[in-house]
Amino acid sequence: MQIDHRHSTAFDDQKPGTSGLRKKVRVFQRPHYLENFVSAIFAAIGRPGTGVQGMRLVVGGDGRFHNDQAVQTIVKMAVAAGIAELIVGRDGILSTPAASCVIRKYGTDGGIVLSASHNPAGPDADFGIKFNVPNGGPAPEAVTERIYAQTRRVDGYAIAAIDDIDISRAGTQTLGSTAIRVIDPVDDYLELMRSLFDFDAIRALFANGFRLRFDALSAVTGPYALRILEGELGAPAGTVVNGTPLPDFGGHHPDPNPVHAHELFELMFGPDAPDMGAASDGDGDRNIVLGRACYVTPSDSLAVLAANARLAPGYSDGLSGVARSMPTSAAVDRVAEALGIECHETPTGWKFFGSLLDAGRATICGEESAGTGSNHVREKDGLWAVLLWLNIVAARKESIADILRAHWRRYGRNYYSRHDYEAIDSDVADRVIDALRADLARLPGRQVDGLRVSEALEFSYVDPVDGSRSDGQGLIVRFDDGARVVLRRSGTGTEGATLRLYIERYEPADGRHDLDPQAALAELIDAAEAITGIRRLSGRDTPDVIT
Ligand code: VG1
Ligand code: CO
Repeated sequence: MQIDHRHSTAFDDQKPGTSGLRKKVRVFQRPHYLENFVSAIFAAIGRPGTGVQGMRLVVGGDGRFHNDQAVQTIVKMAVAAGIAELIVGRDGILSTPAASCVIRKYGTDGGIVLSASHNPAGPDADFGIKFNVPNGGPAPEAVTERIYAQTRRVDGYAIAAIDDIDISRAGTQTLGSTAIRVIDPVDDYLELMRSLFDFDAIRALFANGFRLRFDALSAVTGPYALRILEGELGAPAGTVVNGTPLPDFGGHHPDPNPVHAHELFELMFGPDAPDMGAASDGDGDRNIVLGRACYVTPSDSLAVLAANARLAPGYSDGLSGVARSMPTSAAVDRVAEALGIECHETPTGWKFFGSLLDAGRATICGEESAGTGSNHVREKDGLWAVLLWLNIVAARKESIADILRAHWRRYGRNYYSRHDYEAIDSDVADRVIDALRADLARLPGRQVDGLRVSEALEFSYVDPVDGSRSDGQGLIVRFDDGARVVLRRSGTGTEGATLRLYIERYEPADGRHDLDPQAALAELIDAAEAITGIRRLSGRDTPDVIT
């Protein structure tokens, strides 16, 4: 077989963000761009002398525009590099959690996941690539730094001069010394879900008339949700909507939040609301859950799942610990306290949960951005969360709204909201962040809109398992009553900068829990503007997205 050695110069913009490298499709279509990054991954994970020769990898993605071409490129580079086995999801499809599941189950040396997650898809939208390590999780910072260093050094790459291969059917084909094994993208994941949840109880729930609407937003979870919810669990046909993954996600912005999943919100707050509503994102790792006229914020969902996990067979022995990203509300902390288990606060991004999960120091983890997951894989997992909710509802025989209200009555409620300012000029975003950073030392003790600042700091994290340190992970301003405001810059955007402002205050168990979060947080939102000046400095009147 002929192997071409192509010369290329390094790209200087291949620094991975919160979860991998995300850019416009047009950037990925530039000659050698994707190849350069894949070559850097191979160089970063390869062994001295032999590189990735003889290694085994997984590849798959969320099916968005450019997914198929990128898979073919990676196949050809894997063949040229002498990879022993490449496991490929049929049609190039693997949701992020399924990829994690497959990497772990088959003990590969890692995997390449093609996705820009919740970012829109299509020729004018976004594409992304990330490397997951052998534990199935996103590469930790040490590995992403190594990959980045390689992207600066690459001066060429090897690629097999072969035609595109057929990946539309399961089975193994051998090219050179590489076995290309095409697998069903759902099988292994389904088997794992079956081992965790009481499928009989959930089946009975549906058989008794429980109604669910699952909106796959024309992204990757469609095939998974159809097969598991409608196929295995007997939910009526039509339970899953937008269930076919489309290259442009049907024009949907596959970010499950009140803005982008508004159809689902309208249904759930309307007269014909079913018992439960749920949606996932582009690559299937996020989820939202709603009850009738009731939205469970992701931070609350994490807390409720942690408090009730024992009701599912996979967690009947209880949890070893929980972990949440720093901007996520502290609702789960109160559950951990009641359960007497460890509770960890990590920087944003799932990669930081990996070592805690590996070390058995956390069983369930979550982020405010609609991500929850457990030690069953090393990614957040949208459908897993929906199945755990279904299992809990089946066991408690209560509505989602009742379960949530009972939770607040016991633990109190963390009123919470995130305000996103998108596509801000990068310099303006820097100015906002730098100004607050410069103010941190002066803030404690100051009165802002009637609230007294108790502490102001920049979040740093030292991993309690491996001692690795991550600085500059967001600015936190705390107030006397435990309320807080957090400001950070997004690491997943592809246009200008996105600033995220997170606002939270705690209402004790005997307080009022029925307020609208924006109203309950109104004072704090004013204080946040006074402190950060986002609106003033960016010239924006309101956030682009409020969740
Ligand atoms: C966002 C979220 C973060 C999440 C990340 C990846 O990052 O805030 O919680 O881990 O997206 O999510 P940022 O840097 O834009 O705030 V996704 O579903 O890749 O998979
Ligand atoms: Co995602």
